[in-house]
Amino acid sequence: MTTRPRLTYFDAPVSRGEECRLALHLAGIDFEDVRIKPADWPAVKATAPFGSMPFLELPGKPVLAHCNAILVLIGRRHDLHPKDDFEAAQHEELMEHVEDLRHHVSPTLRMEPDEKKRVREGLVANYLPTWAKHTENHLGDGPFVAGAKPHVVDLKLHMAVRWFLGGKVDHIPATIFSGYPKLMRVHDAVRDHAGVKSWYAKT
Ligand SMILES: N[C@@H](CCC(=O)N[C@@H](CS)C(=O)NCC(=O)O)C(=O)O
Repeated sequence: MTTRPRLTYFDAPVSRGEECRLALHLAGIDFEDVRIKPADWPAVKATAPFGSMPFLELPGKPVLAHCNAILVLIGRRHDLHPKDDFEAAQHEELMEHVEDLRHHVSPTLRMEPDEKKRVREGLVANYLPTWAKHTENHLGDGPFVAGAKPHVVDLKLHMAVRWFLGGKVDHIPATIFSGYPKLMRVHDAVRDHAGVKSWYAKT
């Protein structure tokens, strides 16, 4: 039984795990940041509630998995998710939209080079611009989704943009989302947020 919150994910500052770490940090929660090496993952996977990471352990509670459930729980408890139920649902639809993106791109990570190139070029031509256009249509004046204050949804949109911005995903240009100023503004506002900066100063 854990005595303080414990988040388990791969040992990398990416994707579903990193957005949960950022949320815990912004919430001011002193948590144990458990980072799993690839060689250790099969053994951990056998114990993970749904066979995947991230998962969150809170003192006295069953283990919680699925990143959006984790983010919404942290957000609700620490003022990083709207109190109004409809507004919260609007944030959650954008959070699901980021999951849709991951479900389209993640399978390409495991493809052979030729298939990977073909599928990713297809994503660049169609899915990714359409995904970004839909996102852009749901964003306002910013800089964050709900204006001046960040919420867990912003962390998730930030991670989605950051995935490609480093230019390390072959066949997907680093500039893939540069024509979507509202989306880029969310990314930049999270990157420049003092709480986020303090996380990266520490890790
Ligand atoms: N729906 C889950 C998806 C979790 C997921 O697919 N996690 C990936 C890493 S981002 C993973 O655990 N991959 C290793 C595996 O499935 O064996 C969530 O929202 O957290």
